[in-house]
Amino acid sequence: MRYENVIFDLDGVLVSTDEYHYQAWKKIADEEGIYFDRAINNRLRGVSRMASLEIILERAEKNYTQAEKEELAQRKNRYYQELLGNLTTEDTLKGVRETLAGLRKNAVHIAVGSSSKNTMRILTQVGLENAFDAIADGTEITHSKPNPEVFLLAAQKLGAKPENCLVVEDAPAGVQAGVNAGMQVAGIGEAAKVSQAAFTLQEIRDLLNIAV
Ligand code: B16
Ligand code: MG
Repeated sequence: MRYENVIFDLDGVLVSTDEYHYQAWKKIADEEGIYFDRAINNRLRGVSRMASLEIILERAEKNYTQAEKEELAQRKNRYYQELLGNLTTEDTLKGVRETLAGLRKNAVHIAVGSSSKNTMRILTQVGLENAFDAIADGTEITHSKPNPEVFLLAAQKLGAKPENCLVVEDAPAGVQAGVNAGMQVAGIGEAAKVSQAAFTLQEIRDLLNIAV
């Protein structure tokens, strides 16, 4: 099967920033005395910053006001951005650059569809800011994954119909978003375990056998 368009999730698919999200949330949880572990962290993949905070606060012993929640979200983003300072061109995940080059060589259009408001900063730091035909991110959407908004926006920017797009995702919420958008989904990492994913990728390079 050949796909004319591939839309990539960012955190956990192109770049290992999912680990930085974990570390920043862990610091917040520790400061607030809230239990948090990697299993809970897996529920945050693909989910917006405020929705992630709500998941973390499920384990909190006190009720937080809206103003306190906003302060926590801002503090988390400060910690996260400090960690992003370490990102270099070495931090794209294994096989990403050759996969993008292989798709381009075969005239497949490629886009990013990410819930993150830090998308442009991350792409710039790893040197992928000009690697895509379109970028749709958390600064442009109202509803984050599993809502399909970000993938539909990416398809619109590509001038593509949803049914001609393949989404690549590491998050269960992201797989659901792709399905909700009427797209087929290739799952990698955590998302490879999700049954709605039409394809599972052991590594990103496997995409060249599916999309080309
Ligand atoms: P930010 P993706 C998502 O990005 C992350 O997976 C998720 O953990 C994060 O909370 C969300 O972006 C918002 O990120 O705080 O930077 O706006 O996986 O959709 O690329
Ligand atoms: Mg992700």
